[in-house]
Amino acid sequence: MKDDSKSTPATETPAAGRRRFIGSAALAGLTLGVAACADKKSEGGAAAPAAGGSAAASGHAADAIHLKPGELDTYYGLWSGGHTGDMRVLGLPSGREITRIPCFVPDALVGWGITNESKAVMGTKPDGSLRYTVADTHHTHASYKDGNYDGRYAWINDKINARVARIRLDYFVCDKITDLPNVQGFHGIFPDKRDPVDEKINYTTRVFCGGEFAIPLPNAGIEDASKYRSLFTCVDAESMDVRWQVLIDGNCDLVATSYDGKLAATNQYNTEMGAHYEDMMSAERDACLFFNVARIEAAVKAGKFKTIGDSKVPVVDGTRESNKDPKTALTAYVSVPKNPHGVNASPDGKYFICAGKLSPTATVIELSKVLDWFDGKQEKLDGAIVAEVELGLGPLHTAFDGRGNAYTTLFLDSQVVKWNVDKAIAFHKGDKTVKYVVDRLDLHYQPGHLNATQSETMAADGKYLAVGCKFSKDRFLPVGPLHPENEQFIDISGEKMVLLADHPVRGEPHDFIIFKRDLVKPKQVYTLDEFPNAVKDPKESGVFRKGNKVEVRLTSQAPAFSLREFKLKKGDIVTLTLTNLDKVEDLTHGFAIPKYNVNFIVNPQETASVTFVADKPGVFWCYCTHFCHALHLEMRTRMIVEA
Ligand code: CUK
Ligand code: CUA
Ligand code: CA
Repeated sequence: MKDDSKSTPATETPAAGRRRFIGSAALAGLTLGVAACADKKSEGGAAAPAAGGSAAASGHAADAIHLKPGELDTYYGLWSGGHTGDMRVLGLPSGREITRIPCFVPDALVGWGITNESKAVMGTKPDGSLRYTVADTHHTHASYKDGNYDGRYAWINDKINARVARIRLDYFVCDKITDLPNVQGFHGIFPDKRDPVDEKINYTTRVFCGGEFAIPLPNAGIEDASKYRSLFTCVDAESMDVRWQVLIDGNCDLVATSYDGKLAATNQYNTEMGAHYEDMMSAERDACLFFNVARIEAAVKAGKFKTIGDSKVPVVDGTRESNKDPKTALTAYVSVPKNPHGVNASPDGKYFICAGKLSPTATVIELSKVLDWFDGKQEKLDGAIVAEVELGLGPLHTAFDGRGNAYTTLFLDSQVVKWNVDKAIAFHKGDKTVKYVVDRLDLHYQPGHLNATQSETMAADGKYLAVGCKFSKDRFLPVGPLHPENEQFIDISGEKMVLLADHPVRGEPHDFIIFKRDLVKPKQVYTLDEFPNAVKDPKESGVFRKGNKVEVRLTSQAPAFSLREFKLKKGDIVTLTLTNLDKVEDLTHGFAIPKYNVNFIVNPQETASVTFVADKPGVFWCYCTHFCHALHLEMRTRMIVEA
């Protein structure tokens, strides 16, 4: 049942008492909504016990998500894995997690971080150990063609160590990781959707990465935080090399790109350049910072850049001070209130929307007017703001249904609000009779990101909405102090939103995209030629010695490895290469060496290798760890290390 005492009438803007920006004094209340969850008396509707418009109210819609055994989902969802440093692949509408793609953090299932091939992607220290084993992924986005996903690549960020990983969407594997030079706290990421100049390039060739934390550049330990700056980075989508960077004021959160390829933007919550939170929220407005991609690249080409420290990457100046003249500006700081969170591109290509976070508003920025400002045709940059409307407390992220409606999460109100963009613009223009809020739905609880099916494409289809709720409180069985997060799934095909399901997810995924299943064409069997080190024939198997450097080469074919045993000497530096010659999809084998900390899998026609020092003499049964055959347990080989 709906708790009417706590919900706001659908067509009303929030209560008058909320019509103020949140100041320092109110900040204490920010966390209270979270801390008070145990006693279910928190303010702002945060602990409403039941869903407004619950699935029970619409059995028909709820049926759609309960797929029968053997039925396939109609959408893929790519979820960032948070601290687990991977990308999670979900099927929707069922919400079933299908796989996880390891990127930044070792993964015991596949041997990510164990095999030489994965270590080469992850990066190693001179001694061969991994450079990093922690990560914090927030955002995942995929490559575009003609305004829709093209199924080539997805990208995911690591905030902690400022790395971007690329996932091949043919095999669903991470194939490259790039470090962003001179960046700390790499947060938002978004690929471009086409080239700003070359009409023929109607697909993604750039990936934009927002640097969050401002640091001394180069990082030489200066204490005066007002001198710190951050960098906005462009990475080549194909080579994954860093193309250029822009020196900027403020701290980047999310990144968005326009459908014409001309603009990228990031929302800036700390234009104050403060080092402490009270400084960061001292101003009433911050910025949505726009980048003129073509101008930046022309400036780089003309040599108008510097480099920082050891990095060879060209860095152009995008600070406020140096970009006041629209005729030459590389960047434009559009003023938005206050510590904005999220910037999202509407599927009609016209607008970017920044949520206010500490202001109860969303700001709608018309992109053609930003371009006009760069062209000298729009005198005031503020004129690009075509609406700034109240939605509720703690607005964070916005999704779209392709029918002119936006859906914004309200972190503090624990709601998603559906609002009509054109009507919000009319309201902002002066017609105060227009009701731009269409519907509100209570969530469980404190939502962050949300995304609708196909939301960030021109093919937004307005069927379902997923919301990543940061707190699940009472929605799942208690499991100790740390609760799962709650991904809620909502039917948005009608006027009213209908909550369909709660899914517990291990923390803490943040962002995701959802797209039609036929946009990717996964391959299920590798070809041997993709691996230069493949053992193409069992007859090529053997132990090949050069002094104490030893290569062990073998193949797998259920239920046997091509070598029944192999002999090593204590102290040998061993590289063991295994090719799986089985050709049937999913006929994967594993390879574990007891006491040697080795376990990895090889998929059909895949080759993987490991390098280790044979420092323990004895007999070691190397066995297949992936159930493959009735004789799976018998699938072994003997490693004999002579003293
Ligand atoms: S930020 Cu996480 S809820 Cu990293 Cu996308 Cu908004
Ligand atoms: Cu091969 Cu189990
Ligand atoms: Ca601020």
